[in-house]
Amino acid sequence: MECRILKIPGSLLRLGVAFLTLALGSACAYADFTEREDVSAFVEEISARNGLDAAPIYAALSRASYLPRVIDLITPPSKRGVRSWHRYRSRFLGHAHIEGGLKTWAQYENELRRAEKQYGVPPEIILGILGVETIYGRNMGTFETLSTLATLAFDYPPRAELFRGELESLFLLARDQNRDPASYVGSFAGAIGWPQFLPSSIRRYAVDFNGDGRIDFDNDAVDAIGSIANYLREHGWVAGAPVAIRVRLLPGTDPVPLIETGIEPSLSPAQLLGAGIRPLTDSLPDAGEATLVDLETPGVDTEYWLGYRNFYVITRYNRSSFYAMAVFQLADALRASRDGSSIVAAPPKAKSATKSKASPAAKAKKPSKAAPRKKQASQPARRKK
Ligand SMILES: [Ca+2]
Repeated sequence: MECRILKIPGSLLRLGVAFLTLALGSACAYADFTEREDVSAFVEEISARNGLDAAPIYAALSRASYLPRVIDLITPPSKRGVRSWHRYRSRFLGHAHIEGGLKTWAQYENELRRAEKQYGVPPEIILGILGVETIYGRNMGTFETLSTLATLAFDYPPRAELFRGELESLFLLARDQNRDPASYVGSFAGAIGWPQFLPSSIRRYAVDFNGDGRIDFDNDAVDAIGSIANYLREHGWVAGAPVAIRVRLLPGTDPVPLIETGIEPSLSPAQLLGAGIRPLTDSLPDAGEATLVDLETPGVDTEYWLGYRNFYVITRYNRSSFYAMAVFQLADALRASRDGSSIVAAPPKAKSATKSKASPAAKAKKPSKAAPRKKQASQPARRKK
């Protein structure tokens, strides 16, 4: 039901609020966010905290709309779908992502090189993120960010705290950038522009990489390139270190205890070898601790990979091992298309060695590798734009 398109003068609304509550149900009782006590409390709190004038915030919120589509899209399906790595991967490694990536690489070669020099993050990884996020600026979302974040902040209790923080950040960003808070557009989860940063991430990690004196994620790929590289470096990217390698399991190996150690790398090479994990090549690279990543597809043997520190850093962008692996494999495909080399330490298409069977225990119990959602999640998971 469309609820907030009604624009009724405040006095009339106050008189009629009880009637409207009965008529429309409590979630739809307010034509205007600013008629709500929880919203005024929020406005007073963020004004006081940040020294902002409350009047323009009220004015902006009175023009914002409740977006039922945003709630539909962000609400997880009641029945959890079957995880399929192959299906997920196919969304990001097709023609549009590869050709678009090569074109973007050619167009911004100098800026990508400059970003690598400054932040240590190679071009293909930056492009991998740009490709998975927005197909290089082609699909940035069409949701008005102010209405989106107001809807999520005030009418989506499961993540209200996160989105109230992002709404506050949006007002601060608009102040910083001298922009109308209603002028931002992006995903149904409030992510903005080429790199799909949330407002708090723009304020914390965005850089003006083309030096024109402002951050422009709507039109400027160069600011996005520098900002993604800075984001990854700030989250611990290690220049020149591996991201992930494919491995196999010795017969009888139970991967579940290894997977349950979590997505943050904590397993030493000796622990991994002792537990039955084997590289496809001669030896495990000397690259520190790793996590075991399982990529399952119904009807197909589960792929196992070791994710190193840099794999974990990619999951700080979006807290999902499928997401990080898609970025990594798109990056590898772009590197291979460009100069025929690979950034995967072990080739993913080894023959019989890849045919490891998941143990019965692994099939019985399959924890998600995505870290639990946290209040400070910098980029909430997105299903679609
Ligand atoms: Ca700029």
